[in-house]
Amino acid sequence: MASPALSDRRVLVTIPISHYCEKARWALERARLDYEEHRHIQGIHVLAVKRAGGGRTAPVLRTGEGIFSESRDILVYCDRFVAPERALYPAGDQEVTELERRFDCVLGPEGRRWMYQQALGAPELFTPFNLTGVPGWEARLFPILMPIADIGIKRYLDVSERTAAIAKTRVHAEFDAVAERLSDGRRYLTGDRFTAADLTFAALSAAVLAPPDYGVPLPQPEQMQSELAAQFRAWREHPAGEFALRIFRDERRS
Ligand SMILES: N[C@@H](CCC(=O)N[C@@H](CS)C(=O)NCC(=O)O)C(=O)O
Repeated sequence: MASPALSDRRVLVTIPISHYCEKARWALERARLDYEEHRHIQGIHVLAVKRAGGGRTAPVLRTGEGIFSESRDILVYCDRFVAPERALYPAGDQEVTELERRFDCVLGPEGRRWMYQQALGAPELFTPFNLTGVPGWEARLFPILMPIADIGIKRYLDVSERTAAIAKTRVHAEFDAVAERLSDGRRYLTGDRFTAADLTFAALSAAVLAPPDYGVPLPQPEQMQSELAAQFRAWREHPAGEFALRIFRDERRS
C-alpha cells in the first residue's frame, strides 16, 4: 500500500515563470499525464517544495510512485508513460543526457541571471507575469516582500550588472554552439527526433526569448521599453533562438 503521505494524484510544485518548472510541465503534458500544478512565489516556494518532500528548488513532482525533485528526474519519470519511439531519452543515446546536463548547468542559471537583472529593473512590467496562478495571499504579499526579495535574489543568484553582462556572453556562447550543431541542417539537436535535449534547450532558453507558447504568459517585446525589446528580439533572431521558438511552436502544444 502507498504511504498515506503519497496519493495517486500527481502534484507539481512550481514557481510558475521558472524555466526549470516549464521543462517539467512540458514533459508531463507531452506524456498526457494528469497533474495539479501548485504555484508559488519565490521564497514561499521553499516551504511548498519542502512540504512536498523536495529540497529547496522548484519543480518538485509528487506522485503515487515517488517524489521527484530534479527536473531531469521528472522527464525520466514521464518516459515511463510514452511509447519507446516518443521517449525523451532514446535507449543508448548518451548524447541527449550530456546536452541536457550542459543546458541545465550553464544555459539555465546564466539565462536566469540575465533575466532577473532585467526583471528587477522593470518590476512594474514583470511582476504581474510572476504571479500567474499563485494563491491570492501570496500575490498580495509579493509587493510587500519585493524589497527583501530583490536583495535575496541578487545575493542568492549572484545578480548584478557585472554578472548579468557575463551571463549574456555565456548564453551567447551556448546559442552559438547550438547554432553550429544545427548548421548541417538537422531538424533536432541530436538528429531527426525530438528528445530531452531539445525540450531542455527550448525551455531553458525561455529566460532570454520569452516564447509566446510558454506554459504561462510572459511579457512580450511589444510591451517592453525599446532597449530591452531589442535585446529579446536579437536573441529571437539568433539561429538557436529561432530553433527554440520553432520547437515551442511545433512541440509544446501538440
Ligand atoms: N537542478 C534543478 C534546478 C532547479 C532550479 O534552479 N529551480 C529554481 C527555479 S528557476 C529555484 O527553485 N530557485 C529557487 C531556489 O533555489 O531557492 C532542476 O533541474 O530541477
